[in-house]
Amino acid sequence: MLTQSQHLELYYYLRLTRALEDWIFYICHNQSPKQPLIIGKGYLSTGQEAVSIGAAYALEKNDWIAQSHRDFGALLIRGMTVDELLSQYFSKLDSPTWGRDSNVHFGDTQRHILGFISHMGALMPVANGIAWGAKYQKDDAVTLAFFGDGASSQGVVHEAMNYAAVFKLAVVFVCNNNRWAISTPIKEQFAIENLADRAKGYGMPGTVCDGNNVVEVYETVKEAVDRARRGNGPSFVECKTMRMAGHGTHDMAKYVPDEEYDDWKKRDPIGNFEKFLKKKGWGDEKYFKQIVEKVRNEVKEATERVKNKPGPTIEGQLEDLYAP
Ligand SMILES: Cc1ncc(C[n+]2csc(CCOP(=O)(O)OP(=O)(O)O)c2C)c(N)n1
Ligand SMILES: [Mg+2]
Repeated sequence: MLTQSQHLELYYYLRLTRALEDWIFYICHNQSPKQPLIIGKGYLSTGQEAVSIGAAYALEKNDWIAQSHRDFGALLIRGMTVDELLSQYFSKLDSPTWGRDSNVHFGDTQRHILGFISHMGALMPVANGIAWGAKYQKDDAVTLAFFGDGASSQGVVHEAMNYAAVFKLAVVFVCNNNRWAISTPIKEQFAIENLADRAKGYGMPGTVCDGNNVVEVYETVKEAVDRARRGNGPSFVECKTMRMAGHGTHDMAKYVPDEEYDDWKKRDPIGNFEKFLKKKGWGDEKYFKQIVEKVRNEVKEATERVKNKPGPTIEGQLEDLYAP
């Protein structure tokens, strides 16, 4: 059971992630085309922040995550700072990719975050590899492997789940089923009700949870993490949610029916959690406002620190290259 202060910490991370990503969206749509701060586009977790945050909160320091492209919440929980994430988006020399990538293709092995691979699903066998390594070393680390409803159709995801079950690897496969894979709706992606129903075919437990309820995500993933740590193998957790933004900041997602947005707006993970906190007597409007203000300032101050940092140099592009 989470304590009151842990609940409030989850609230802080939800708000921080929302503020940071709203800011990225704002910059992408309002920056000067001649001197852009962000070259390219942003991939945001708006409306589904609870998946990444609730799941990552269930981990210990020594555990690992294999992130997908909407997991800034998990990265913040693993200890990445707003400065680092903005530096990455602003393509600065001190960013995790030294300014060579301007959005989500990076990791941080110090913090046990695997580098994101752009090919959907390709990170799943790497997560298995980390788990194999841990097993050899008699280390009880658990790896969380994040992927989406679209990625679930990739052969490599099925192969990875089968492999993890056969060798009882300590991996928890967390699917953010946000109903869309770019413009492909889930009804054109799979013919079953729940993706987690596939778990039986791999030989692992499968659970569906409300991906917009941060505590439910935490509790479901925590149970799977504990199971994996005890040596009982992998699990499949499907978090039902909704992508409340376009695929990227370039995409206004006109293909999503208005009713679908209207329906999911009522289930916003932050609004829902505020109601829960109020009911518990752990938060009120004044407190929520304070947190909104606090995270807004954090993002603003980080922007001031990062925006004028140097970017990559042309000569530097030949450094750190692999040449056989
Ligand atoms: C193998 C592969 N096919 C296609 C793409 C292009 N692509 C990038 S993101 C994406 C959608 C992924 O959808 P989903 O897994 O549901 O994740 P979401 O974006 O909804 O979080 C696609 C098709 C890719 N990166 N890799
Ligand atoms: Mg999706």
